[in-house]
Amino acid sequence: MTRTAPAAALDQRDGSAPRHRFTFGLWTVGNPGRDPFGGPTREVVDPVDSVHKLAELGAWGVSLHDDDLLPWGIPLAERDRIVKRFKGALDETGLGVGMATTNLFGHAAFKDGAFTSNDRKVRRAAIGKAMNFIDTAAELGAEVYVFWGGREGTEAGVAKDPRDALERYREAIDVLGDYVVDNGYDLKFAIEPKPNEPRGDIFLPTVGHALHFVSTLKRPELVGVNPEVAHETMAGLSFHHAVGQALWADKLFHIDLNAQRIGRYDQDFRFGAEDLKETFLLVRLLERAGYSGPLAFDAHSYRNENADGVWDFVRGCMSTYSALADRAAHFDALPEVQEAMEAASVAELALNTVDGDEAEALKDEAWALDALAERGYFNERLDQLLVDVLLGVR
Ligand SMILES: [Mn+2]
Repeated sequence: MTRTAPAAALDQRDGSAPRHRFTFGLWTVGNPGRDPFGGPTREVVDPVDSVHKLAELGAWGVSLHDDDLLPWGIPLAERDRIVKRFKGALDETGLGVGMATTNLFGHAAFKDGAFTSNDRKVRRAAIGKAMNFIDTAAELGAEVYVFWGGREGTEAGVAKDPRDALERYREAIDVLGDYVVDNGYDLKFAIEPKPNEPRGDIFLPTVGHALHFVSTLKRPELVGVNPEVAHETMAGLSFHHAVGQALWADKLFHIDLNAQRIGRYDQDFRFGAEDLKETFLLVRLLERAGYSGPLAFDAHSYRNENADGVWDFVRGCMSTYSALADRAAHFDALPEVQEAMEAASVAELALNTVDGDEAEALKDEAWALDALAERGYFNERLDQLLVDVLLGVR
């Protein structure tokens, strides 16, 4: 029997570089606590102050939307001054920029969509707004440029043919891909799916939809996905399966970490604040796969926190990820876990099912099903070991 590419441990820790590249969006630590029912509960934070505080707390970098740094409509000279000051803070602290993105949802003109607005002029303005900040992202040394199509959807399905909308979405990403290549920028794109909110239904609702969309692009090698815990969970789907499929497709270019309960509004809680078991499985998968991209926390502090609580939130996100990475390594090292894995035939799934032309043998083996039905897979034992490790009793 031959073995397919192993999904097993690929440990990229070398002891010298920071073990994990944690990043926080300027909009996450700067979130003033606004929600659909109430205004801000905290002061707005100066992005430069966020950079200094995140460096002090041990983050690797930041991520940002254009409008997080550059308030809409400011004069060009003011824009240059702000970018220079922000770059100065990055240089001073050594923080990197994990990803940059365009706010294509806040402006009232995007109420019918940005790349998929029915109004061609809005679509052109949206592409132009993205180009403007792609220039800045390249200047700041961002690794990845994310597209979250928050307004790319509809409440009235009759008002947009989804085939046309997807064609325009594809056109926009293709035009922007050409722009990046023509300018020689060292930037990759990542599409961030979400099923709904703020639109009734959003195009590219899940990681699976986005992966297929990428395969239709002019430059598929340039574009990956940016899965987010909350978004996949809102759709009721397993987040670690979504990430697994992105890894399998070699398309996990970035990841947004937070916490979410199924069936709720977009909660964006502190990483690990909900569903620790799924969170453990996610961290174990990322560690075993040797994912080395930014680990971006796209979450925010509870609305009832003051400014101090925001930094508790930051510490909590990073310490939970690190603790789960340690727990995952501990889990895999336990002899009783290895025995239970063996009993559950976990490694056998990595073996090819068929070697060459075996049609006759396979047809004969169909008659083995009655005997094969007798075995157990010992998943109760294995899953309880996982729970024991999470509870710290093992
Ligand atoms: Mn996100």
